[in-house]
Amino acid sequence: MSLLLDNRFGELPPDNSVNTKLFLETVSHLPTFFDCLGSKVFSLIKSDINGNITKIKEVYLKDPHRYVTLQHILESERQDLGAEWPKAGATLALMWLKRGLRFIQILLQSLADGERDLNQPNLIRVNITKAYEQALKRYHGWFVQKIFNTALYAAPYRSNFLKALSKGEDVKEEECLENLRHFLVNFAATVDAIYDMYARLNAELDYTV
Ligand code: 0SG
Repeated sequence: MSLLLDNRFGELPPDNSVNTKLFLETVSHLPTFFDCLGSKVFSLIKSDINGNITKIKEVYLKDPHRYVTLQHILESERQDLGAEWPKAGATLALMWLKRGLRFIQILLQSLADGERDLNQPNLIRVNITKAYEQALKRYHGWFVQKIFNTALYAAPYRSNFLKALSKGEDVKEEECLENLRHFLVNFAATVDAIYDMYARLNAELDYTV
């Protein structure tokens, strides 16, 4: 069984709402994936993502009936946090988490589409750079961009990365890419739905860290 297929996102309902409990259960598996990437720079990213998930979970667990969908969380916090909103609470944590998820979506999509540097076909730097430029770079000042560069050079080889996605099992490359494509269907729909929700509720901020 592949790591991705083990933790697939569910299909969204017709109104595209994202069930908080199911979302949290599924994203909670993502951080463990960083353990197989080796370099310490990935533990920094892992702890940032873990922090986001923990914060959303803490809010959810305070009142699961009130926060059935992610939109309920944003709407309740908009009411409760006043002028601080949206730069506070689970709304802020999810704002950053969704950017990390968008990064993962673009990276995996680029690999599934077979995009490669023909001079260095076993590297994934072109795929990572594409994802970074589209999902994260505009929110990062020079210091965090330097951390990105360190992560870029610590990135695993394409073959090892694909193996890691498949939990190190001896899965053929084409099979792994096919798993990726399956995984991406509901994953991309969920990330898109969260982005739409932030736009609709005017909850998106574009400051840099
Ligand atoms: C396979 C190779 C992968 C290469 C990966 C490269 C990825 C890019 C590396 C970027 C390095 C990111 C290091 C961390 C940066 C963080 O500063 C930022 C901002 O963090 C937010 O800051 C917090 O997340 C917020 O936390 S909260 O839950 O409490 O709300 C909050 O603290 C906020 C500050 O808010 S303020 O007070 O100013 O309002 N984080 C990011 O940019 C997200 C980075 C996600 C990277 C995802 C990479 C996934 C790789 C997957 C590989 C399969």
